Amino acid sequence: MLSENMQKALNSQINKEIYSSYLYTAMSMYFEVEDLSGAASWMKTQALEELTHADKFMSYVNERGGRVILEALKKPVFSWETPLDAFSGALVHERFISASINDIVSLAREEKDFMSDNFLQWFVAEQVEEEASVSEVIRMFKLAGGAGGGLLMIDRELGSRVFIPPAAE
Ligand code: OFO
Repeated sequence: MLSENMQKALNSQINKEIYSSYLYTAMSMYFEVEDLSGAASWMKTQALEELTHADKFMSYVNERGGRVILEALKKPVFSWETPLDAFSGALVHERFISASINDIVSLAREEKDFMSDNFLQWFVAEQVEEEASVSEVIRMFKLAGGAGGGLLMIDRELGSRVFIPPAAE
């Protein structure tokens, strides 16, 4: 059985994961408007991945006999100055998510809830990947200088990302 505090923390994380999906959908729509279909597709894939993260948390809460409570989502930002700004925003957001997951790990350890601690380790590892992949895109945009043929090449590269559902990983 989950403690009340742990259930609250996990529900709050479910909201953050679904919000992540909402934010990346907003970024995807921004890239559509900017005619960067590869970046739009990359962000749409990211948005789908975030829903699988929320789903993992929801399944875990249910498995532990807890109650999933869905809260309202806040409105995401929907416009950015440049593609680099949007990806920089994504990195800030991923760091926020990493900190949030670390806080739940701390709570699990305080409460000696080793099942939750063990469950959360998947997310700890995943955040290393999430931060690294967004940082890599930022690096590419910086190298290309934000315009011209370089930008089109990056866009093509970003468009090659495909969604891999967790079960098939
Ligand atoms: Fe992008 O992170 Fe979920 O967990």
